[in-house]
Amino acid sequence: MAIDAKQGALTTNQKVLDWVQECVDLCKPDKVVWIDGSKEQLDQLIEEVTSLPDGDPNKMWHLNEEKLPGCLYHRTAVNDVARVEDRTFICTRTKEDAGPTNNWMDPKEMYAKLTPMYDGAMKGQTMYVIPYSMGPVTSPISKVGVELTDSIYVVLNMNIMTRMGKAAFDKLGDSNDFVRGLHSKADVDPEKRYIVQFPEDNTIWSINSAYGGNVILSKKCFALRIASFQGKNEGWMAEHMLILGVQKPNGDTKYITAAFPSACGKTNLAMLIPPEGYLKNGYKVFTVGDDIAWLKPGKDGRLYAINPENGFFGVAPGTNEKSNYNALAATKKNAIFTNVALDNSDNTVWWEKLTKEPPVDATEWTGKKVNGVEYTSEIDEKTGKKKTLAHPNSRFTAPATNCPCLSPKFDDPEGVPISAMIFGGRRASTTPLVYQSFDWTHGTYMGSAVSSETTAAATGAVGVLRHDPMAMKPFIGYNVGDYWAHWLEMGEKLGDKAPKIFNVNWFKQDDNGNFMWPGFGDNMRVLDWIIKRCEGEVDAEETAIGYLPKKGDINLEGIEDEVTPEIMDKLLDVDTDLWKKEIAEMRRYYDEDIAAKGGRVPQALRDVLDKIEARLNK
Ligand code: OXD
Ligand code: MN
Repeated sequence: MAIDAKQGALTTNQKVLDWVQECVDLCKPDKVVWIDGSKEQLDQLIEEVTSLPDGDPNKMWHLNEEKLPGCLYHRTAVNDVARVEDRTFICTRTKEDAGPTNNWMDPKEMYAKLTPMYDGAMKGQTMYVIPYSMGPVTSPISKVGVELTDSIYVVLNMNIMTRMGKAAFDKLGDSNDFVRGLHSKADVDPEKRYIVQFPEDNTIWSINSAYGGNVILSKKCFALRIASFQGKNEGWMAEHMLILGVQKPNGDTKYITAAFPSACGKTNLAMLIPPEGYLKNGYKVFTVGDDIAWLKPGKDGRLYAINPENGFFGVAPGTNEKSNYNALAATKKNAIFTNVALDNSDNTVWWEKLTKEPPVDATEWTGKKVNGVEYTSEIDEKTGKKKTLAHPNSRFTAPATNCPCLSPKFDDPEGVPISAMIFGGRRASTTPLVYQSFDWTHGTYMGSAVSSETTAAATGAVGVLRHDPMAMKPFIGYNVGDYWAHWLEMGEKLGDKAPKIFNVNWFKQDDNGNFMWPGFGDNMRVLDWIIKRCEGEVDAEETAIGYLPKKGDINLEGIEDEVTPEIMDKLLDVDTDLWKKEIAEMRRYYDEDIAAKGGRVPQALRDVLDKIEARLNK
C-alpha cells in the first residue's frame, strides 16, 4: 500500500512534503518516521538498534555505563570504512562547472543511473526524515538540510553532528532553501556505491554505504561541497578549516581559522593546550570548530565564522591524554564509536596509542575476539606492518558540548570575527615554520599551493608532492579555478578588514629526517607571533616569499634546549634554490593539472607566481 509521507510530518512546507513523498514512492519503505529530536524518540531508536541480534550489520552496542555513559559502539562492513573519492561526483549541468578536481557526470544521466538502485531499496525498512540546522538555529549564516535515511546509526550520528529536530523546520518555514539528502544503505555494495552532489538542485544522493563520511550528509557533502557552491553564489565561503580563539591575559580573544590536509593535526591545533609559561601568564585557547568553517562578512565589514557542525567526527587512533586531552575528554559520554576495538574486560573502547598496552581480552574492529597483546605483535601479510586492533580510520562522534575547551561563542549566532587565516601542509623542506602573505591575493595563492610531501616513514616515496588547494581538493563543489576567483572576490569585498593570511609548516625536518619543531602545545608560540602580526605589535623580515619572523620574535621560553638558535634558523630558512623549484612546480600544477583540464586559473594568481620568481631572481 502506498505510504502517505504527510503522516506525522513536522512541517507544512509543501516543497519538503512533495520531495519526501517523491522519495518515499521511489524507495518504498514500510514506514516513515519524522525525527523531532526529542529524547523519548532517540531513546526508542537506541533501544531498537541495540536490541538487534549480534550478526545484524545495523547493530549498535551499549558500552560500560559507568565509564562511558550514553556511549554506543558500531562496526561497519569491512569494505565500507572510509570516504570514497573515486566514487564521489559533482553533477553540474556542464563538466566545466565541476572542473578538474571532481568526478563528473551529467545530472540527468546520474539520476537515471541511480534511480533504479533506490527503487524499492527501503522495502521492509523505515525511512527516517531528519531535519537539521547547520549552525546555530537563529544564525543568519546557518542553513537547513533534510536527510532521508534508512539507518538509525545515521540518525544518532546526525543528532550529535548537527542541531537536529523540529526547530530546523521552524527555521525553514515555507522556504525552498533546504538541502535535500537521500541516503540508503541498499546492499552496501562497493561496486554500486555513489556519493553524488547535484549543486544546482541543492541535492545529495548517497547509496550503498553506511560509513560516516559517506552518510552523515551534513558534513562533507553539504557543509563543504554543496555549501562551497552556495557560498560562491551568495557571497560567503565554506572552508575545510578549524576555528579557534586565543584569549590573551587582558581578556581580549582573537579568532583564527586554519586549513590543513588530512593527517596534519587540525583537531589537535583546534584543541591545543598552551605551554606552561603561556598558561601561567593567563593565555587560554578555545575551540569553536575542528573541521569546517562557514565565513561571511558581518555588519562591520569584517569576516565572521561559524562552525556549522555540533560535534566532532574524529579519527580515534593516536588520540590520547597527551596528544589531545580535550578531544579524548569529549568522547567520555554520549559519544558513538565506529570501528574501534573493544576491551572486553570492562566493555570499554580501545585504539592504537590510547594507552601503551593493548587490552589482552580484546575484540578487534571486525568483531574477532583476540588476545590484544599477541595480535598486535603479528604482521599483517597485506600491509607488511603490525596488525592493529582498531581500524586506522576508526572514529568517534562526540558532542561539541563535551569538549572542556569549547568556546563560549560556539553557539553565538553572529559567529566570531576572524583576525587570521592559516594554511599548512606536511613539508619536510622548503616551507618555513611560519610566514605571512604580503596581501590577500598572495594569501589566496598560498592557499592554492597547499600540498603535503610524503615522507619515507609514511609511504617509502620521499618528496612526492600531493597538491590539496586550501585542503579542499576533495570538497570543492565546483570548478577549482572559479573557487580561487571567489576567494579573490571576497578579498576585494573585505578590503583592509580582511583577515591576514599565514602559512605554517610543523613538519620541517633536519638532514637526519628528525622533526625540528616540537609541535602540539608549542604551536601556541607560532599563534602568538601571528596574533602579534595582526595587532601590529611586531615587525617582520620581508623576504621573497612573504613576511617571516625576525630573529628572537618566536617565544622559545622553556624549549631553548630543544629548539636552539641554529635549529630556529633552519626552521625559518628560505632556500632560494628550493623555492625556485617550488615556483616551477606551481607553474606546472596550474598549467598541467588545472588549466589543461578545464580549470580557470585566475590571472592574479599567475601574477603572484611571477612576482615571487622575480624576487627570488633578484
Ligand atoms: C574528515 C576528513 O573526516 O577530512 O574530516 O577526511
Ligand atoms: Mn575534514
